[in-house]
Amino acid sequence: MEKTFVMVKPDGVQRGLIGEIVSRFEKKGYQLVAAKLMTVSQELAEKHYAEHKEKPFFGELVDFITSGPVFAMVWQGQNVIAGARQMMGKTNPADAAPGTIRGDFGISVGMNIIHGSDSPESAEREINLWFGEQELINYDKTINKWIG
Ligand code: RTP
Ligand code: MG
Repeated sequence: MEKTFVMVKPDGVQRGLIGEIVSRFEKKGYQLVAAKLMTVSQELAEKHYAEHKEKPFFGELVDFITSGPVFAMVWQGQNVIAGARQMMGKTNPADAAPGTIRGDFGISVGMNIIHGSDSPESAEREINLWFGEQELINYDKTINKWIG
């Protein structure tokens, strides 16, 4: 089953949005595989955002993501990588549709509440970067029978 890495960023944690975000993913029908509240080291932040190393906002991005606790998660389900990105909405909350997490709760592109892997390759890389294999919980959930 497809898996993706999703993270409530420091602004989302500070604004009390962990529950709202977890709830949306649960109600959609995705299955929670792993979750932890954690602080992010400079090294982990730089590895996570390595693709943006040359961008002018890289420093700000790393400073922001290391500025306070984040809530890191792995979710699984059919097409969950693309599905999670749909639920998050566009990168800039100003462009994100109402009904999406960024559209409903975000204001600025720098603090846009949530991260989600953007491809199967990113998902694999990010899950392995943020979680150890023993942290990924394999269990049956009967809802899988009802969502096909
Ligand atoms: P994310 O990686 O956080 O899930 O966001 P994303 O895929 O939608 O966007 P991405 O292009 O990967 O950019 C990563 C994060 O960098 C910040 N950003 N700032 N100032 C800017 O123009 C700018 N552009 C991107 C955003 O916080 C974005 O989430
Ligand atoms: Mg991205």
